[in-house]
Amino acid sequence: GPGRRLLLSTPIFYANGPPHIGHLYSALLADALHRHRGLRAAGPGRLSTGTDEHGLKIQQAAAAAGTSPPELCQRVSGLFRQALSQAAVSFTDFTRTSEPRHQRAVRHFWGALRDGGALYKGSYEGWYCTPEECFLPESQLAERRDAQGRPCKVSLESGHQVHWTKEENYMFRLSAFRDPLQKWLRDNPRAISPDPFYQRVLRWLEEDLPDLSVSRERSRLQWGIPVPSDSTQTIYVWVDALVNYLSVVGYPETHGEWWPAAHHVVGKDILKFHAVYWPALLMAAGLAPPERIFVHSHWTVRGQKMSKSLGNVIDPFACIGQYTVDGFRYFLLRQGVPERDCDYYDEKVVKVVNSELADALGGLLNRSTALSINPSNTYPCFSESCFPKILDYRETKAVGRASAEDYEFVASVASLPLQVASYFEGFQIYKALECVALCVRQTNSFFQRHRPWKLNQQDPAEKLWLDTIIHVTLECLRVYGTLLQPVIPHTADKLLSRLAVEPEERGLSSLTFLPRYNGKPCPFEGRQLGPDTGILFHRLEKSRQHQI
Ligand code: ME8
Repeated sequence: GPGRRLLLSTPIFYANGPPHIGHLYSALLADALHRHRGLRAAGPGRLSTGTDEHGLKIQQAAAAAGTSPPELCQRVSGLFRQALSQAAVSFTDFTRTSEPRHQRAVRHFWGALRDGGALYKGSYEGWYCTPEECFLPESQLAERRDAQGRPCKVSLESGHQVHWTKEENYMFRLSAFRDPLQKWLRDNPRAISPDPFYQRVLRWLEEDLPDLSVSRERSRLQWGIPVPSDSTQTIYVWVDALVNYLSVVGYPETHGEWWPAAHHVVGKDILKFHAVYWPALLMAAGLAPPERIFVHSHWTVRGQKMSKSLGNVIDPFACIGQYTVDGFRYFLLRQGVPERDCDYYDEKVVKVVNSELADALGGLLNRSTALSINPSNTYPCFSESCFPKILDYRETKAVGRASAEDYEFVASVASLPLQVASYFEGFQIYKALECVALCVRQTNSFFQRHRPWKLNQQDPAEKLWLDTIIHVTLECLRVYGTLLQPVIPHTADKLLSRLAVEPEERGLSSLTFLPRYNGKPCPFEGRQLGPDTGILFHRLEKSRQHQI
């Protein structure tokens, strides 16, 4: 059939400062899922991103920079758009929360909450953390001393100072949603992945669930959307920001075509907003929760949290410049593990990218397409007499020239596409890449142990075996190139073009490895290879530091 629609999203980024690699990582995860889905021809898809431009944090950042909020947001939003485009993030929509269409959607959403009886006006007091844009309970605070040595309170999570705030606010009846939220999660065990985060949200729902303050006094916060019909109040920036996932699909008019087929990629620091507040707000406004929430952890830099005050923020533009788009994408997606924080350092990028992309993958292509062993520059034929199909290769003595090791290797490549698909499905892209890297290594061993350059091309029997070795190797490369498209689109394209794989032959649903081994025709056999456009991936040089 035509497949179903799906909205994939990145978080919308605070426009208070330039992008760093943590932001890029969030976007690359979403981009890889979006591209993967496109290659499966799974149905119409959108990838939304954008900038979160309202709130006290932005208001203060603009004041500190001696500029106005609109000017700051215009500039920073442009930087995010530029960073994502340069990193080949294939977004289809970019929302700025300052846009009229978004503001209209937020006002409508507020009206739906109010009309549903989910809001009331109350006097609220508590500790507010501006960098996190939320009130924090005592249990999430620690005692510290400020720069002047006076005692103060800070957020346990972020370490930022909190301030006692007391005002009249609109409150959202979050406490009324404990049961519906628990039911939603019980009925949808895959709603939040990976599983440890699902468990974390279930635990939160066992704890206190106080009502949520969803507006601020206009006198304290001018930079935001006024509460409809009460201009003394500004809508809480998190309610404003979350609604981007609806405004992008045309809420309140046309969202029904997409919602709730939405998958949100988010960092662990904003899990509660997405997995507790957002589903509750949606239910209160008469809408279903999003289908899935994919959660990732953080990048640290040499063991430290990345922060502007520590001066260790890594600049994505410089990284792309030094490591190339595909090199840097590969590193972040290969080494980033959603379940735990990962440490970034430049030497690691050079090492991983050189060994896996330049040496292993590039080297394999280079060796298997060398004119010395393949003078006709074609996709050579597979010979069943050399590599007959044996079901229990561990039992049977080899009858052709292939060894038990070769059979095991072919079996592991044959199972790779399904493995990769299931890892993408479970938000474990790093594991998919680990499996591909392992197969690439096995292919290099296969090629190496048969020493095809030693075979005598004048001897017909030797020539059959030589062609079979090359055929199997090119089949492997075709599978790796196809599977790697969502992660390293340019390199994969170069690889597949060299193998003369046409654009319409690059989909994942029709991907078959070594059909001749299963007695089926191979459409590539005998085909002239594509032009040799040089080294697949140039080795990276030793690194410099890349901090903003
Ligand atoms: O939270 N490593 O925006 P944001 C990995 N505007 N990811 C990181 C990271 C790091 N060191 N630092 C940040 C916001 N991120 C809100 C979102 S959505 C309706 C509103 C990730 O610019 C972080 O986890 O602070 C989050 O997912 C994303 O970058 C945006 O962070």
